[in-house]
Amino acid sequence: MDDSPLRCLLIARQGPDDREDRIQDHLLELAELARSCGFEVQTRRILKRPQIAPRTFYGSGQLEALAEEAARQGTRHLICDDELSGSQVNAIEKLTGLICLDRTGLILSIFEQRAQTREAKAQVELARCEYELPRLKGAWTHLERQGGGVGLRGGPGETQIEVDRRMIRTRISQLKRELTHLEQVRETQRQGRPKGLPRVALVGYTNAGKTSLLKALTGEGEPRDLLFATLDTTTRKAWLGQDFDPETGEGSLEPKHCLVADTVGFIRKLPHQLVAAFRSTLGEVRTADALLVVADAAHPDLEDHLKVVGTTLREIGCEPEGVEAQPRLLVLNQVDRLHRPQKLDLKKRHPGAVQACALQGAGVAEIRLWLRDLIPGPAKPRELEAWELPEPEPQAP
Ligand SMILES: Nc1nc2c(ncn2[C@@H]2O[C@H](COP(=O)(O)OP(=O)(O)OP(=O)(O)O)[C@@H](O)[C@H]2O)c(=O)[nH]1
Ligand SMILES: [Mg+2]
Repeated sequence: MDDSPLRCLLIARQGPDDREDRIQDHLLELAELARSCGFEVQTRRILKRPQIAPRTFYGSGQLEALAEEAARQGTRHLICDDELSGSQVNAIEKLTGLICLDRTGLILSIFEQRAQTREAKAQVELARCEYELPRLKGAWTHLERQGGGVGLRGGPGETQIEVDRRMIRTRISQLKRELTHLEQVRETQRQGRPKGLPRVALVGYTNAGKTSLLKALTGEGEPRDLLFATLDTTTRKAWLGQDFDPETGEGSLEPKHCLVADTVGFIRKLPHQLVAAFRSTLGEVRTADALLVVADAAHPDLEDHLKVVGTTLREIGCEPEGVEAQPRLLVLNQVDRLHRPQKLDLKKRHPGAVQACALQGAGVAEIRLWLRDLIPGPAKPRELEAWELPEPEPQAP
């Protein structure tokens, strides 16, 4: 069997208001996603289109040129950064003869490959069903009338598409029931955990180094240079040292511990179906006593990544301020890849953050100290950073 990686061609639309360097960054990230899904990226293309073509999104002329390029390279997959409707995907496939995936479809495929536990599998399948349901329309152009009668078909005259929709809806209900049950199991486990140990969640953009930090703090975890390497929440016990002060005799000689949960990473335009499906897993984040927000400080899009994390946290119910706000520590990881002036610049931009290198252990003592001092207890007043807050509403002209 031929197990060479599947070749793919990546495209993104540049509208009149889009900056080219940003679209390039998005394409680079899409290439990382494609690589994480097992593809080999042959070409990345920006298609300048002031307007969206309703049927094919990118317009038939540019797509035909791409199809020729793909044929020359022996590429069979086309991956698009834009979110397409089912009928647009079908029209593109028909026109180019290529297999077409949009960004959401690609992320779903990665999640499907990674899902290991029953809960992760059910969550991903639920997201897939929610994604496919409105897309079924495009798959059936003939809308042939079924005669009704045996098997899965409903009453007379039910079309194939209606049968498919009904089956998906039934599956969605089954999965939701299963997930509610699994959430109860998770809640029971949570209550069964050692009492009194504070719970800390590692959150952040995918591939920032959350699992590496889990390993640095607890000795366990398997970091991988892949987007969405971690899907399942893993909780491990971390030793935080003692808070005994030999000078004053204050504190206790008892070693302090906390539980650290590693969680699924975030990404720009994380499909809302996945956020919804992963709500229960992300419940670990919502109910944690404190958050360690891990970021890859050496990534050129650091500030954008932080904004995505801030938005996603708010989306899952973690507000940065107010009575419910959890203490948060921003961990600027991977600073071993930065030079001194860059680190100084970071210090200016994020004075409250810890600069760390999870691989070599730099900054980990500082993180332990923060955890030891801060939890349990309410969030201490601190200056909020711009990435944590919602974008200001645009002013009416
Ligand atoms: N140079 C350097 N590389 C790091 C550091 N921390 C993590 N990495 C690398 O970054 C990659 C991603 O690390 P992970 O810990 O798996 O990242 P993650 O945030 O758990 O990623 P997902 O689970 O995929 O969302 C791995 O190749 C790590 O070896 C660091 O401090 N310095
Ligand atoms: Mg991970």
